[in-house]
Amino acid sequence: MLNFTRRAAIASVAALGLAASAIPAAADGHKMTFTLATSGSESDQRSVAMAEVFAPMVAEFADYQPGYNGTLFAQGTELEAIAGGNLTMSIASAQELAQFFPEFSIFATGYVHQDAAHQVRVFNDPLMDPFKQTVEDELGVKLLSVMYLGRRHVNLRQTREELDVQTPADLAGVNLRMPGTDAWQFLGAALGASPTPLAFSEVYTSLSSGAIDGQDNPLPTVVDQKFYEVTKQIALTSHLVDLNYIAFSLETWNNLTPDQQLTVQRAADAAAAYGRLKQLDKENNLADFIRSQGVEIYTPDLEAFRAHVQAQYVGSEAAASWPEGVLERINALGN
Ligand code: KDO
Repeated sequence: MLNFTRRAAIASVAALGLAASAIPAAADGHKMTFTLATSGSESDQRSVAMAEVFAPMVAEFADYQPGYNGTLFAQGTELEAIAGGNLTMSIASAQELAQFFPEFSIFATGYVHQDAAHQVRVFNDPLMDPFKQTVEDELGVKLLSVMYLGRRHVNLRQTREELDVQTPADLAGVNLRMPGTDAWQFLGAALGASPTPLAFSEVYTSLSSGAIDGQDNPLPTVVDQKFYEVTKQIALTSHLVDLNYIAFSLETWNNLTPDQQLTVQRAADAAAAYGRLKQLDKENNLADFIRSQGVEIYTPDLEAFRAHVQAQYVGSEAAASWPEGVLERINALGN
């Protein structure tokens, strides 16, 4: 359930009707403007998919206006911006949604999603209906599609000679940057590290200065953000097969005609599918390039990581918020 302070904050912002002009006037037939905020770069495959697939498909009735690198709204503030009528869309995370609705932490739990196809089966399964409905009812946000971000791995400044990561015990005391929300910090600690909250936009400079020992992102992000310039190893923990949701303003959605709604839904699904294929291709072909930049890549003791991480969730406050039977259903949808 949404805790009172957050619900009150959302209600007050929405009630103020701030930036009502951000809500496109579809009814009078004028072209709308769909603004999108992401902390990702313009070259990130999810951004590319939205610009090259989603935007053209809705161009008949909406202009697409993206803001990259957290320039429109800082990472983690996009959902409240949508709820307040100040933004149309974001590439949201389950971890951000879990700040409002703790039960979303199930989709941010280490070693649960098995691969990109599993993510799609879970998102399209009836188990998701109550989750989607809650986000619409309490946040005014519609989750259109699931995007594939990739397998997250531990990426460190230390060389393997300095720190060989085989089990979670090897990460004891390592200052591992994780994104700022509780679900991310929990995962960082579950890996055995000492997690530090830090915005995505600060990661490169903090690695370069040594303010942090490492970060965890998929290989395509390591390349897109040039983290290979300021790190020396990647332990392929694959601790989270990570996802994002294409989040859309429910108020904007309700202003669309049925045909426009169908087009927006199809455009989101097409962009998610395109981005997934491109991200998988990058993910499967970047290791040699990263190695050529002086970064050692190796596979640790995956069973040790899986067992330790999953044991941290058993009996946790996060797990207590998961609706009965959902984890079993997610596992049943696996391979
Ligand atoms: C990150 O901050 O490490 C993260 O990967 C978290 C994701 O949920 C997502 O916000 C992502 O950043 C951005 O889309 C930038 O890639």
